[in-house]
This record gives sequence, structure tokens and C-alpha cells, in this order.
Amino acid sequence: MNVMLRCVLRGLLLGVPALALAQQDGIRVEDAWSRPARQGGTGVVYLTITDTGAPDRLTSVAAPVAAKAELHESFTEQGVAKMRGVAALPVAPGKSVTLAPGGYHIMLTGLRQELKEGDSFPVTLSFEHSAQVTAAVTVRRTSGGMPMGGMHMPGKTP
Ligand SMILES: [Cu+2]
Repeated sequence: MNVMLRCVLRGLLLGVPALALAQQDGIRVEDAWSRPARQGGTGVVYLTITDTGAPDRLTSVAAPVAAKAELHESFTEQGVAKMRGVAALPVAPGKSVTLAPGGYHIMLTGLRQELKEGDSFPVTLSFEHSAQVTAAVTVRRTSGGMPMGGMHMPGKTP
């Protein structure tokens, strides 16, 4: 095998991962989970967004189980846990965005049904450019974590 051919072959091999990614360009939503919550109450959804296409922005969220779904951010100010609404959340290739306790989350208000451990419900994410993504959210408890709703104080305006 001559050197030039070897280089060509190596180039093809290196090109494989790029091709594989190109075939599934877009947004992936994984590990969507929620905590148990009562009907009429407030719920929260966490998930991980991976962007394999172009930079984009998550602009809105929806969940039929709740009257309202909003993108929120938790933060601590002078030792006090607070949260605020987020108009849009940038996503970009090569860096997953994780909505997790203490940070970004989807806030559900006016739950139309109780969220019981083991339940599953859909949440839909809309982006500026990419197609909408609907993910199945699993209701579960976390082991030894923060108390339910610890970051959410009803009555506080984000
Ligand atoms: Cu919130």
C-alpha cells in the first residue's frame, strides 16, 4: 500500500465520526426527569440538551400536564435561593446544556394531574431554528438530595 493511499484511507476513517454526526444533525433531549408533585401544585423538569447541529436557542417550553410551563433559572443571591424567568437559553454543538437542581429548570405551574413516582409525561421544547423536540419526562425521587421544591417559593416573582 503506498503512502498516498494510506493517507486517503486515514482521511476516510477520520471522516466517519463527522459523517455520523451529520446524519443526526439537530437537538437531542435526554434524561428528562421530574419530581413527585400534587395536582394543582407546582412541578419542575430537569433534562439535558445536546446540539449536534448549528448554534441555536431554546425559546419556549410546553407540557400538557400543566397550565403553564416556563424556563427558569435558580441562583443564590446573598445566601438566599431565588429564581427568575429565562427568555431564551443558548445551545451550541460540543457543549451539552443540563437543566439540573440549583440551575436551569422548567417550571410547571397549575399541574392538571398528580405526578407520581414512575409516571411519564411529555414536554415539548421549541427552538429558534431547530425543529421542536418532545421528550418523555420520568417522575422520580432523587436519593438524599434537596427537599422537593426547595428552590421554588410560591408567591415570589421570578
Ligand atoms: Cu422555577
